[in-house]
Amino acid sequence: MTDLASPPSSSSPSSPSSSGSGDEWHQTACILCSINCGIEVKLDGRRFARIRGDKTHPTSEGYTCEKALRLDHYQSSTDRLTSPMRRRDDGTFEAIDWDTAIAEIAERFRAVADAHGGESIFYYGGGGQGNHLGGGYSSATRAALGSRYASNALAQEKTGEFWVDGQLFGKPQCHTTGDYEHAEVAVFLGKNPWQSHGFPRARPIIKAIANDPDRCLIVIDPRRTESADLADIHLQVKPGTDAWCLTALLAILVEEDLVDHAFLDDHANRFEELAGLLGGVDIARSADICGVDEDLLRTTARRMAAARSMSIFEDLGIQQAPHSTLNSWLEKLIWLVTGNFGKAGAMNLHTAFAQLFGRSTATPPTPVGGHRILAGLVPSAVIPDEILTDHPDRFRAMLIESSNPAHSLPDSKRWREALRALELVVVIDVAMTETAREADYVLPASTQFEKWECTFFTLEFPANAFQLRRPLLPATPGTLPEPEIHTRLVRALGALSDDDLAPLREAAAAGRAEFADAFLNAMLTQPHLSKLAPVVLYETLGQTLPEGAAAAAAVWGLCQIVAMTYPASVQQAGHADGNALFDAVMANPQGVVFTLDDFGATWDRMETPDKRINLVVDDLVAELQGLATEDPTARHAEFPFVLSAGERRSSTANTAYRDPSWRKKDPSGALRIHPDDAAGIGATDGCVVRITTEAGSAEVPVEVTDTMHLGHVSLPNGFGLDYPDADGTRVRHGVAPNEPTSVDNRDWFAGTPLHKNVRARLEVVA
Ligand SMILES: Nc1nc2c(c(=O)[nH]1)N[C@H]1C(S)=C(S)[C@@H](COP(=O)(O)OP(=O)(O)OC[C@H]3O[C@@H](n4cnc5c(=O)[nH]c(N)nc54)[C@H](O)[C@@H]3O)O[C@H]1N2
Ligand SMILES: Nc1nc2c(c(=O)[nH]1)N[C@H]1C(S)=C(S)[C@@H](COP(=O)(O)OP(=O)(O)OC[C@H]3O[C@@H](n4cnc5c(=O)[nH]c(N)nc54)[C@H](O)[C@@H]3O)O[C@H]1N2
Ligand code: SF4
Ligand SMILES: [Mo]
Repeated sequence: MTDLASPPSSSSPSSPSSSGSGDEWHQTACILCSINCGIEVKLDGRRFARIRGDKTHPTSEGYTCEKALRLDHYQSSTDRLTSPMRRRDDGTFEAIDWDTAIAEIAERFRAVADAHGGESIFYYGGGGQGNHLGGGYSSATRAALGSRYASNALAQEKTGEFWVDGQLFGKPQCHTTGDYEHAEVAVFLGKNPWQSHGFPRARPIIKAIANDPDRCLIVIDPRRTESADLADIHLQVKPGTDAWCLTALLAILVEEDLVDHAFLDDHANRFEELAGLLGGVDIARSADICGVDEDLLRTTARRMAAARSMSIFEDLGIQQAPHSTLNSWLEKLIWLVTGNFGKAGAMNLHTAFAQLFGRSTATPPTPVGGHRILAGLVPSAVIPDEILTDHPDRFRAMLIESSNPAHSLPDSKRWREALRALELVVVIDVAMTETAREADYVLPASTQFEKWECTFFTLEFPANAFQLRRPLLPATPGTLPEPEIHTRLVRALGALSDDDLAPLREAAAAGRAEFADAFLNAMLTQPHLSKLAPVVLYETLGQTLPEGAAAAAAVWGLCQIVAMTYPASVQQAGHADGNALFDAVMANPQGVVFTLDDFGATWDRMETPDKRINLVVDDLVAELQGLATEDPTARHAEFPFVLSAGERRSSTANTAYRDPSWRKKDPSGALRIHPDDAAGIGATDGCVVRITTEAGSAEVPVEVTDTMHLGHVSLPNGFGLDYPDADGTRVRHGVAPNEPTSVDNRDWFAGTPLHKNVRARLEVVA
């Protein structure tokens, strides 16, 4: 093995069309949120000189928000890693070469696996908002290690929702998507799409709904957000009371007989039982608890029921808030009982280019605490407890890739302790992050614009699109793309030999059809190779792909799976088979529609035995009934405020941008507070307050704004990173949102942290 800083020639970007100047526009995508709008970039050397939306992109169609235009702050960050780093005993780091790093990491992981079993090695991450190819390759490394448990950011927002999907539609991967562009009524529940997007071209689409008198925009949010400002109906619930708001809406639909009986008769089971449960809801009390006038709730329910079509987007405001999993069930019931499933403008079951989470419905629980694992992902809030214990089955080592858990998961302090307690922590990232600083080894990845990349957030219906992105620039010296890193790790672990690969290499040289036969045969007959499939593809087919696209080999494998899983939809999108789809992906750098559906496809995709919806989620019935006696509104004496820790603003993009100078506004990430609350503590706009929670405290300037609900304060996400200033001193900008959160504040069922509902108190700092 060589000590090359850059990958072998086959995987280095071929047409770094790039390194120069140029008048040429290069097609790629924004990597700052799950929408991954197509963009075009003009380069000036290695800098991004100009950025614009790509009009030929199949879903974003030229749209971008303001954040994409500053991507040079990601690409040209001074915080980039340019060499593998090894921790010294005194906690400082030294640069080492790649060969040493890979050999030592493999040896030390092997030692952990030998002593405690491969399942004691935990994998976290595998993709941020726009980089997923590395995560795809990690499955090979995990298989080589015998690692079994994994998680990522989805396990602190969406796993409860996925589980509910499984209960209603048969399997957790029965994931629904809304059609906001055509919906007569669009509802945003704990979601602020003006800032956070969540579906393509969000701003023009919500403006169009707001401007059309025949359509209706409904926002359910304690804050008068930018989206709520446009809404026809804003249900300004008290923070943490959505379960009461949603049960009231459902109870009104049943009481006033506004449900779609024909739809329910044809497609759903157990409606009578559900109606019985909802019949017991005290609507007036529920309205009172959520703080929304009963008349307004009735008007809202009637508008929903009258609509030809309705789509609802639930997001962090209910998922990271009390009754998280229950909220997801109630949200889906609203569009189900009104018959908004399997038709235009409504909710549908979409295809996926790659599965983002496990398919299994019955995973054994976590080894130490026995916590429920949903969608194959360990709940993020319980991970530290699976480490900081003397239990023999505790996690002993971690491989962390493109994620920053010491910053993004609840209770950063406990996370730092947990990482230090592990025998080995390896981080693959582009920057020396808060998590990397706790690692034993840090491996520097090439950026998302220096390698072949793609995103697996393919959530659209009826046309679903996928984009494989070419490198715009050659890799920064010293860095490697993740597919190469995983291949080297798998090789160093001794999991794959040239003898294994020889027949497949021969087949690849003979042609694509020969390769397809040989590969499928190898996958069926050689289980040890099938577990390493991405790396096997990279080492065989990958070496024959044009333009140095070795990393795209795994995409070829996915194209075969997509074509087998959704043959009719792939053909309807114009691709005869998996090979044709792969050719289209390679030939269209702006992205391709890979599946095109009829609305009936939603029913084909149902996974219940009778293809009917199960309306009653048995595990959540007691929680639903308990709402009748629970009162969440009493202000806590010691912590009278509810903190929403981690709001999306135009000045936030998770932690993709470490360089704070990308922000034009809100440089310190102000705490938002209602004017009456500010007056109550003697705070004025811009003054600094100390915010204290059960877990910690921080100082932050306030922004006094009547968009906030009384008693509710909010801090942005993505702040609190430190970054070198002009003379190299690391300076922290703003409050890290998880210094004040706790691992114990979580949903009883899914373990989702309740980041939007942290009790807090405030004092003005003199
Ligand atoms: N600009 C920007 N966009 C992003 C991101 C980013 O960092 N910056 N991150 C991306 C990611 S990873 C995600 S997951 C999405 C998240 O997207 P969103 O879920 O839209 O983001 P948030 O602002 O965290 O939360 C949404 C809303 O929940 C409201 N909320 C708080 N408490 C409650 C409550 O009790 N009930 C209700 N109904 N609402 C409540 C907040 O006021 C807020 O308006 O955004 C994505 N897009
Ligand atoms: N309190 C609070 N906490 C939250 C939230 C909240 O609302 N409140 N939101 C949560 C949500 S919804 C999410 S999605 C998470 C997000 O939190 P994380 O999963 O930690 O993800 P990101 O902030 O997107 O960080 C991505 C990491 O990838 C690195 N990176 C960038 N490009 C590459 C690359 O090409 N290769 C590699 N290997 N690494 C790369 C970046 O440097 C960064 O360290 O935060 C969560 N944390
Ligand atoms: S941040 Fe999201 S919505 Fe904005 S340009 Fe990037 S991908 Fe598109
Ligand atoms: Mo997220």
